[in-house]
Amino acid sequence: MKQPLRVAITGPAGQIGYALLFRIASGQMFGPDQPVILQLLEVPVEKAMSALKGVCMELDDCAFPLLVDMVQTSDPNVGFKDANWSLLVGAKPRGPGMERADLLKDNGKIFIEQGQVIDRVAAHDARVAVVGNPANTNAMIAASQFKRLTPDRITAMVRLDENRAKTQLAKKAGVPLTSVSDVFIFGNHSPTMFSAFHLAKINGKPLPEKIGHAEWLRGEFQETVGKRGGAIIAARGASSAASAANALVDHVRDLMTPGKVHSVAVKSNGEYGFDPNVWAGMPVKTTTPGSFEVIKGLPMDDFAKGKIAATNKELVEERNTVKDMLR
Ligand code: NAX
Repeated sequence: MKQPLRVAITGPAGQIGYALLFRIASGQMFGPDQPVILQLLEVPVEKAMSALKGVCMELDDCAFPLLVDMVQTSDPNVGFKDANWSLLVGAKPRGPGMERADLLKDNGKIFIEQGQVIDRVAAHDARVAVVGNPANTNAMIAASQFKRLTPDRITAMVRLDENRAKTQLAKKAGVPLTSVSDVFIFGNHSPTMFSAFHLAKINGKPLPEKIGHAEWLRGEFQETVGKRGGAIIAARGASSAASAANALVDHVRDLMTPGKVHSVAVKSNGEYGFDPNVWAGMPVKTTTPGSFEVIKGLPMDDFAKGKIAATNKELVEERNTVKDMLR
C-alpha cells in the first residue's frame, strides 16, 4: 500500500467542492492505487461547517477504499499541515454591483493568508492549484508570499477553458472528441483568454483546413469559449460546478503524469510576450510528477499575437490593482 497523499481543499462545502471530493476519494485524480487523506478547510461560519459535516457523512457512506481519513477544519494551519497538494477552490463570489477590482482585493486577502500558511506548514513537495477567481491573479498573490516554496509550485486552472474549446471544435467539425488535439489556452481565465485554434489539430491536420471558416474560429468560437461561464449561469441559474471539478481532476492528474501536454496557467518568464511574473495560461509538458516545462516557440501569427497582447494587458492591470498585496 502506498503512503497516503494529503490533499487540502478549500471551499469543500461549496458547489465545486460537492462535485470534486467524491472524484478525488474514488481515485480519479491520483490513481486507483493511491490512498488519500482529505484536509477540508471551510470558513468559520456555522452554516458552512454544518454543510461540510454533511458532505463528510456522505463521503463516509460511499465507503471509498482509498479514503484513509478526513479532517474538517476552519484553521488554515490545520488544513494545510503537511499537504502534498492544496486545491484552492474557496473564494468569494462576485456579488451584484461588485466591481472586478473589489473582487480582486477581497479575494486577494484570502490568498495572502493561504499562501503564507502553505509556505510555512505544507509538505516539502507541496504543490498548489488555484481555481477560486480571479484564479491567475490569486495564484500570483499566493506565490508572492512564498519564502520556502518556489513559484513553479503554484499553478492556476485554465483546463476548463481547454476542455470547452475542444468540445466546440469537435462539434463544429462533426468529429469525435478524440480526433481533436493540441488545443491550448493562452492568458487569463476570463473572456480575454485566447483559444489558440491555429495550433489545434483534427486527426493530425490543421484546423482551418478542416473547419474552413477562419471567421468562425476568430469570432464566434473565441466568444463561445470565453463567455461559456456566463452562458452556463444564464441557463442553469448557477455557475459551472461539475465541469469545473472535472477540469481540476484533469489539471492535477495530468500534472502528475509525465509526458502529458496540457494548458496550465503558470508564472510567465516572458514566453510568448507575456509580462514576466504574471500567471498566464500556456501549454506545458509534465516532466516528473508535479513538475513541468513550458512549451516554447510555437508559431504565432498576427491575430494570435494581438489576442495574447490583449489578455496580457488584462493580467498586468489585475497585477496593478493588487500591487499593495504582493510581497
Ligand atoms: P461556492 O460559493 O458554491 O463555494 C465556495 C465555498 O468556498 C463556500 O463553501 C465558502 O464558504 C468557501 N470559502 C470562501 N472563502 C473561503 C476561505 N477563505 N477558506 C475556505 N473556504 C472558503 O462557489 P463555487 O461554485 O464552488 O466556486 C468556487 C470558486 O471557483 C469561485 O471563485 C468561482 O468563481 C471559481 N471558478 C473558477 C473556475 C475556473 O475555471 N478557474 C470555473 C468555475 C468557477 O466559476
